[in-house]
Amino acid sequence: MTQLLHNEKLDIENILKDLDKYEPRRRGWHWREHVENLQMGPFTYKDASKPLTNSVPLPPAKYFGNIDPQPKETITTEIASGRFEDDIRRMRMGAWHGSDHLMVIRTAGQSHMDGLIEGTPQGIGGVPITRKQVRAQRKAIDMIEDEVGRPINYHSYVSGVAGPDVAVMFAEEGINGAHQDPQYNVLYRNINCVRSFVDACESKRIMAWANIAQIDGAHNANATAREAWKVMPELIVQHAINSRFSERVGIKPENICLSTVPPTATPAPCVYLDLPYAVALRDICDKYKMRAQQNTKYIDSSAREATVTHVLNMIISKLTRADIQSTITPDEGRNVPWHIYNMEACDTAKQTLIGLDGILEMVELKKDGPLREKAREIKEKACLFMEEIIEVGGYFEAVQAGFFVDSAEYPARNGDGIARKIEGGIGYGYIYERDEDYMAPVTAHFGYNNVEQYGGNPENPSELIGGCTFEDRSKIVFIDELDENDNVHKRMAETAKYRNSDLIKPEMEWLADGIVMVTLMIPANKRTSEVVAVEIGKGLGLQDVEVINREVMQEAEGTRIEMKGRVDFDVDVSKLVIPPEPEYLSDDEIREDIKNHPLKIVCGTVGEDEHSVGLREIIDIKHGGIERFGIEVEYLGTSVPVEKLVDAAIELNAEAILASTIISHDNIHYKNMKRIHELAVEKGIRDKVIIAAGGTQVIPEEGVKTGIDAAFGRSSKGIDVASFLVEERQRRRGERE
Ligand code: Z98
Repeated sequence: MTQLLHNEKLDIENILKDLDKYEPRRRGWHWREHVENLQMGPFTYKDASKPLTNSVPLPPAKYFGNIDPQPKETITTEIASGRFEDDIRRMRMGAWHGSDHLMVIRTAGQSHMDGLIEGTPQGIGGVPITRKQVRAQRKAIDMIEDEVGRPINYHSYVSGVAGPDVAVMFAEEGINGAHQDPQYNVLYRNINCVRSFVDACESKRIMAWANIAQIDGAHNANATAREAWKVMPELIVQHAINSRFSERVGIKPENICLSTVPPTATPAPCVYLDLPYAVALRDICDKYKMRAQQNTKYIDSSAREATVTHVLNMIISKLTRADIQSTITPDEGRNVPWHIYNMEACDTAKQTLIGLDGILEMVELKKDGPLREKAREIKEKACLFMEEIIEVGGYFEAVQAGFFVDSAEYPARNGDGIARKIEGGIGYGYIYERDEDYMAPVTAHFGYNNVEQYGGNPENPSELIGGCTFEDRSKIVFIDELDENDNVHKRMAETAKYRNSDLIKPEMEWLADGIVMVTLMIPANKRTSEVVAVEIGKGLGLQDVEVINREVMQEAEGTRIEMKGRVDFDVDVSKLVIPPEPEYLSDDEIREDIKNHPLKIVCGTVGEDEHSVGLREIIDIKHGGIERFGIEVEYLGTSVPVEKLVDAAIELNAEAILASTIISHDNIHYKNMKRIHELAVEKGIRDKVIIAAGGTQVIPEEGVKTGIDAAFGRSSKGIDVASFLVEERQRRRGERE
């Protein structure tokens, strides 16, 4: 397989090549490997996992040797651009940001399709899940996991009327995780309940064979309920039903993951409410894995607010347990998620989980008091709920009676639950008893294969046909494309000029979609600001301007607006001059050099210049100036004559002169630089002294033309000067080119 080069784009065309021959290299879920007392940089981590070989560390990592510790929890990123070729690119970014559970959201309505879809059509709010799409993505992920150095779990959905068909395809294609919960079909997709549970037996049996981790759908009750925190007992009931059912069908408990959600969000006192729930759930369902889903019910359109909800949710994860940590994107509330917000969410998870590393060695949850009382109450209510289900004749009867997603807290009921008829819904009437001569010569089938009467072996039913697709991949039929217009090749042809070329357009979800987001502070009330923002967007030349977030700063004083729009031009990189990135020595390198070769400098503002602020910024330790590296600074004051600077350098045996010069009238700043250089030559010290000058009007290239060694313009910092001084001395010592 082709190896990815970290500084080259993923070649989607190459991934699409020879897909008919692709074979997944493994089956089943992979958990991160926990490393006890992991030492990274200056720190020891208690709850971390094996580090990655390639990744994007958190922004402050640069202060700690660029370490990128990975928490022990699997981190999910949910990818939903609608174009699978762009989803692949996002998967790579996600993996570099620490996600090892790539969950592909499927297109709206696929739950209702009663068979497999083929090809690579574009989707809405997700991609149509097809064999080709799944294969291409799994193949890309094989390369990505080699690149980051960690196995990555690929995940999508088995729920829906075509559940068993999809499960077979997933098992064949090496998918590692899937949502499967018949209750989801019944409650949210109005699929007939009997059909859903029968299908689920088949689906779950196949998932068990393929070692696919299963995630349930209980969190949807929380997202749907009118007052989400009131469904706590029901959430436990839903988890329990799907988990026990799955286990009975053959899924191992360690592959059963509860999609648990902290039921509420601020301004509720959410931890006070959510923590007892989390404790209660783990008490009852301890043998299963916990997949901590973020509370999405109350997400508005502020990324900041969604991020805080996410962090609060993760405090609960950390204080209790999460095996998989979900990362709903912070922009979920206002957009189909964008690349950058998927990455933000991964970083939020990584940062929070690592930030809370080892917390349970220092704090513990109280064994009594309101936490345990509340948890007990929730558990009791869940048990009573379950008993009542049995009393009314079972799950189907309970659903028909509207027990689920009722807006009151059990045992209270408001009578507004989602009621579904046992004899109704999508797929009703399509359950048939197996005929006498029925035969299923396939592996991982639920129940009775009936192969004996045909001379088969019930232990290995597919032997009768020389193996089914699970044993003999040549029997898998790979269909490439069915729609000649709606397919990846057409879409890629449209964006071809932006792939591996010098043309660049900004993007949020699709290559060259041209979408940009602009943040504005408009000094007006909310409604006015929205309208004004759209006008500003038009004035900026944006197309399709739309306000996507508004937050009041003060009713009359102003509103923060975020808007999106589209640019319809591109930038040709080949026509740009891109200067190389300035290279700095690290703080430690500078300090080490100064320690080994102490450095004294003289400095001052020169000529008739009284502006000392800039120079003080460069030298003072308070502002991160050069003093902090141990450089000895002799500050001569303001309006220092150039002669005095040079003489002081001689007297004090200084190795460098720093001149600050703000005034630029009649080019006096450059004239003074030239004069310092000439005086140093005249006095015979030019080769012993480094001369540098700076100021807001200084153009570095012009400065050095005067004969000095370096010049610094606007926005220069202490590190720029210190790095230059150390490098220049190293050059003079012959240690650097
Ligand atoms: C998550 N953000 O779980 P269709 N089955 C189950 C589901 O929960 C879902 C689907 C199927 C959520 C994603 N969940 C939402 C149990 C969806 C989706 O085709 O949309 O009905 O399947 O992370």
